[in-house]
Amino acid sequence: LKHTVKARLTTDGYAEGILRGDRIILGQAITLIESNLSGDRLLASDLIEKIIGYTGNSIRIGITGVPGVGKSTFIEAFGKHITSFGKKVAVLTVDPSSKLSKGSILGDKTRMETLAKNPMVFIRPSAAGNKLGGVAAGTRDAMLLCEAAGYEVIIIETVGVGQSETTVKSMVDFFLLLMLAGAGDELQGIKKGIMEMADAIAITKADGHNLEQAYKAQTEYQHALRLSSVSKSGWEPIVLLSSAITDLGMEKIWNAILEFRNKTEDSGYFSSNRKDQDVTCLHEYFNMLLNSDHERFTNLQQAVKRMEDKVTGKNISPRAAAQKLLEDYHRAIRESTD
Ligand SMILES: Nc1nc2c(ncn2[C@@H]2O[C@H](COP(=O)(O)OP(=O)(O)OP(=O)(O)O)[C@@H](O)[C@H]2O)c(=O)[nH]1
Ligand SMILES: [Mg+2]
Repeated sequence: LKHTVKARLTTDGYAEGILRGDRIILGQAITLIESNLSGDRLLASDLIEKIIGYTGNSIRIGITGVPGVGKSTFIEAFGKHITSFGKKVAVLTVDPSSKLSKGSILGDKTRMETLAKNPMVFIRPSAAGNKLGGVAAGTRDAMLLCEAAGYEVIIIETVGVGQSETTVKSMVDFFLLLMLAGAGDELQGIKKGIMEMADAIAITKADGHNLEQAYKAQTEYQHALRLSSVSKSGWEPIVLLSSAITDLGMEKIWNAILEFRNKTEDSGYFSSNRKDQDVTCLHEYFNMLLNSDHERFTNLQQAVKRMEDKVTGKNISPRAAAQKLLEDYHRAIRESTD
């Protein structure tokens, strides 16, 4: 039986398995959408079209913070809290380096050990992302597949360095920033802009001798957030304490997320934000397709090489060269459709 499971399914087979909530098929489908083979990419697009009508019915939560702040441990405790209400939770990871080390996969397996065994939970340590869409497209599509499989809470974890927070922010409803007490902002490598993206900040490891410092940090961050401008959502970001050891904050953070959803659904922001995200995503895909479309013409690739020589030899300006290449490209398209 193990062997038949491994065999490639049709897109109908994948779609049917996903809608039935089959975790093995869900995992295989995510592998399919991450594939760089052009045949797989067609299957993946086809699959997404088949399940798109069943997506969207979840709360999408982004969680970020510097390495070691306690993201994985937090998600273990938080996920347990959410599943105690009978909710199905999917955890996806965006890895900005996109070469996830073996160490961090093993680390996450042990840090989310209980959660990983929970039948209500689906954990995918890394969406490596396909070449075409990059990390973002891979994670976004994985999220859609999870929604179609009936997961009502989607958690997307990303390391708080570089571009990945912006990427994650652009695909979630609620953005949670984890921070340590007692370390300066610079020390934590968190840029100001990231704090401003947050709908909530949780001061992690608020237990034992850390607790007092955590309370102090809470007041300070709350103060800092009040000074920043009101977000488009109309939601006032909050600062809470959390501990994966004592479970402090799990209930408050979940309640804050529910309150955020209620308020923003009432104001219309929740759905308008998702529409904006979809439109942005459309533009990104379209740009990506435009950027790579010329690659199918080998003659054009040679023309590009020749233009590089002309530009470096000062025979033509870069601007005029680009214009000529665009004309060559358009001609190649016309000739290919003749
Ligand atoms: N005391 C205490 N320690 C914690 C808590 N949460 C996490 N830790 C510890 O902090 C360390 C880092 O936790 P992780 O959950 O791996 O942190 P992370 O943010 O996922 O790290 P990366 O995946 O490397 O980015 C581990 O040794 C945890 O045991 C907490 O609530 N209290
Ligand atoms: Mg982690």
